[in-house]
Amino acid sequence: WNERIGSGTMLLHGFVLAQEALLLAALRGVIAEAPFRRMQTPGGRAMSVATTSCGRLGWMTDRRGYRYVTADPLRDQAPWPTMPPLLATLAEQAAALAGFPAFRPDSCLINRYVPGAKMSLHQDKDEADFSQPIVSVSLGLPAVFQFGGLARSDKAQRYLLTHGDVVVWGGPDRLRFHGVLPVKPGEHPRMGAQRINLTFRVAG
Ligand code: MD5
Ligand code: FE
Repeated sequence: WNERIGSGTMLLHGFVLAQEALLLAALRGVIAEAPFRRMQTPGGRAMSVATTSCGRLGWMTDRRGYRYVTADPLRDQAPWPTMPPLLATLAEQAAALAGFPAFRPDSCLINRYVPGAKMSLHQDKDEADFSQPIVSVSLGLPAVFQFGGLARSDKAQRYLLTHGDVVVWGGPDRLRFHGVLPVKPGEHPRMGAQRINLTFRVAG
């Protein structure tokens, strides 16, 4: 079912489950080409989340800062894997349902959370156009998502995101602070002991 959790944000429960097998096969192909790696924050700490990307632009962070790049620094500056058309189509369909029919992502950031991994409260501000939404797909272990406000100190609402859920974050919610609480130990029947989150973005 579809739930509006903010004026510009829709939570589409189980939206990708009908295409689960094809989605997971496409995802495995991307990860085989561009493996997960734990990047360094500008402050020099390793993120607890491991990341990779597909699409024309991939997100990265190192001592020099956060940015989108066309070449993978881990694979001798090779281009990121192509965004599988099935993944792009699912993201575009979700965005259209939420009121963004023109959404055409050029980047998909793939985050892997093993138990204990988390993402601290932050805003997504590395993209060129904040009028474009971000579409997120949650797979594997459940996680508690913190949906804050436009100021870091605003009280956050909490939502449990489970396997197959899609969230479209847009409009006035695009710059809200958000984070993910440490993922609890567990085993998902098809994904094992991990949570994977895909975020589709117009980065460039
Ligand atoms: C995750 N990833 O579950 C989340 C899903 C990230 C990240 O936060 O930056 O990789 S994306 C959630 C999101 C994106 C843009 C805006 C808002 C939430 N929001 O306004 O709450 O791994
Ligand atoms: Fe984020």
